[in-house]
Amino acid sequence: MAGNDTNGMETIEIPKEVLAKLESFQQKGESISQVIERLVEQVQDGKSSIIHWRPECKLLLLGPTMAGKTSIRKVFFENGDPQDVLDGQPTQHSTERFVYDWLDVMIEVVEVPGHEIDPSTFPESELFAKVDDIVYVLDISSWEQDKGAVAKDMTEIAAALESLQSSACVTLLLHKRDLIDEKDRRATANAIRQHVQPIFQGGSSLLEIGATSIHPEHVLDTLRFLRRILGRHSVFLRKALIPLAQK
Ligand SMILES: Nc1nc2c(ncn2[C@@H]2O[C@H](COP(=O)(O)OP(=O)(O)OP(=O)(O)O)[C@@H](O)[C@H]2O)c(=O)[nH]1
Ligand SMILES: [Mg+2]
Repeated sequence: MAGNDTNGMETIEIPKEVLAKLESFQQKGESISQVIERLVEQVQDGKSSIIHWRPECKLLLLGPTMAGKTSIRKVFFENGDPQDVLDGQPTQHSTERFVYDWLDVMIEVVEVPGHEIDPSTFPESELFAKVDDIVYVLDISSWEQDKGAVAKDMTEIAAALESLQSSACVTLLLHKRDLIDEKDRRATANAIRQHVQPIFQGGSSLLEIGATSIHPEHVLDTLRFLRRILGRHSVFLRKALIPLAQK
């Protein structure tokens, strides 16, 4: 949230993950705004590179088999051609890790193949350690068949986050929206929301829900939605550094 302090300077609220990163650069007696000014000066003098202190983010990609996890990762992070990706992805056999440079953020994506999911192991699983974002992909056209399994996964995800006292953001992608008509999509999305929201109520995680598809008709909206979700990790540059650098 932006505002003005008594000196007429603009003040901004810094997200807690960015604040933690800034604190790690803090030298004795330095305030956070002095840290920002020092880092900006170092970049301007060419003594430091933004690359060395960009925020990092761990994103866990989960969901039933064939829901579209690999497809979304390829289109969003690897600029895959949606039509080529739609033409088919091999199913994955084991958990894989990918590291992407995305804007100013280093994102580690941990993708768990659907058939490997055993939600009862989530609360003790290493997968959830230090996680910042969980993106859970489900196929909206098979909600009726999948809803029991999805609710179980969600319950175990919420339990894992609570036991770690994590406030990771959980994003539910109601994927393959191209497969159902608009009226059904709204009704199904409402039903899913009512099913899932209570599971996260009371916890400290933020729950975001969006209908997505990599079908050419919807792919841009999908990319915008994902960019908005992940963009909060790069607030450091957008909100803090750029206004200071322009002073
Ligand atoms: N109609 C439609 N099909 C899609 C969409 N996204 C992915 N698919 C197709 O859905 C199938 C499964 O996609 P994947 O990305 O392999 O699914 P996954 O979740 O990675 O599956 P696992 O690796 O088995 O866990 C593929 O044939 C994709 O082409 C979409 O937005 N619309
Ligand atoms: Mg896959």
